[in-house]
Amino acid sequence: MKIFHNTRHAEHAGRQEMFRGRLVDCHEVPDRLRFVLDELQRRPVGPLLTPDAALEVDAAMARVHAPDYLAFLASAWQDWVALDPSNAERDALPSVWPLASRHAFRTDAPPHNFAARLGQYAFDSGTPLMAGSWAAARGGAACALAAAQAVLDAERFAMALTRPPGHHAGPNYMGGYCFINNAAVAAQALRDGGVQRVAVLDVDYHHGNGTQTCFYVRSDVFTVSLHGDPRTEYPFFLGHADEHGNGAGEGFNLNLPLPRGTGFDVWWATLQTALQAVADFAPQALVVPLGLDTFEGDPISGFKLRSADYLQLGRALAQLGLPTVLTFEGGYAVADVGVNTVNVLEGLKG
Ligand code: SP5
Ligand code: ZN
Repeated sequence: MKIFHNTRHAEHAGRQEMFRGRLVDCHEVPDRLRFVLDELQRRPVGPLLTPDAALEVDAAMARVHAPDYLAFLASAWQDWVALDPSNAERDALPSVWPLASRHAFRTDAPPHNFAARLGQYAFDSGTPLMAGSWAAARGGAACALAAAQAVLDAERFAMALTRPPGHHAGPNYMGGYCFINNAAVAAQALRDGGVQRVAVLDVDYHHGNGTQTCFYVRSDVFTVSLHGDPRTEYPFFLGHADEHGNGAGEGFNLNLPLPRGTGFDVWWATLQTALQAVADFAPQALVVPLGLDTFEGDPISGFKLRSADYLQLGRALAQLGLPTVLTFEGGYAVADVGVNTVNVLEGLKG
């Protein structure tokens, strides 16, 4: 199994996120990957690689994200500081939003003011953006692309150590600690590399709203997500069981929401439903947005998986018998995220 390391991830290090009217310390911190890398040293499951510098990551991101959104991200930090030089000391967070067009705010007259543009492209105020965010997000996308390329080159498993995570980022928006949808980049790269049908099985605690949206009207990428019920859990506005896809994509999205507090037995039974749906789709490759925030010790989530359960998850994913790309998503019990991640990878290898 090849493992691709994003050497620039630590340049993205948010200080605080807005939560219920105050700024709280960020959960999505560089230490998360340090614990994964430490555990990989203790239990090596494959070579740790950095993506080839010649990789066409900008083209791969443009297959998933809108050009204006990518341009926004690329200059966001410079624009934030230009808004007010003292902003250099603070992470950028949005504070004004256009809501949706049905609320009569205009989307045909994009604002020049950066605070407004940040609100235009971000759906929450929990995703701080700083000087190194773009380089880190782009480096993560390069890992996802390299992992897809490895699988196209006949590797059975490839893991992309993507930080920041990606599954909440949509075609033209950031949020949920995510900027570039790494799983969507990998899935699209597999399609562009000649794989006819790709399944995405998202096991993060939170619904993979960005990935669902990227492929919602398509039948060539089947998206499945197992997550906390959006009636009570983030990201709230997507992830319900009645979202099946639209148009040509009708029937090619499956959401399996579960109540906060769900333990391994019910989660495992629901995973079998997801695995059966993936098998019925008969894909030629699989992408797994791997969130470890289903762990019982996670500070912001509500499922009750234990560390040993992640070995089982890895084994179950391997039993699909598919070439598989994994992206690193959530998981905020920092001291346990390394063990839990490597347990999945060890289970996969069998
Ligand atoms: C990739 C991923 O897992 N993103 C999750 C984003 C969740 N954002 C909202 C979380 C709010 C948690 N607030 C915790 C406050 C603790 N005092
Ligand atoms: Zn999550």
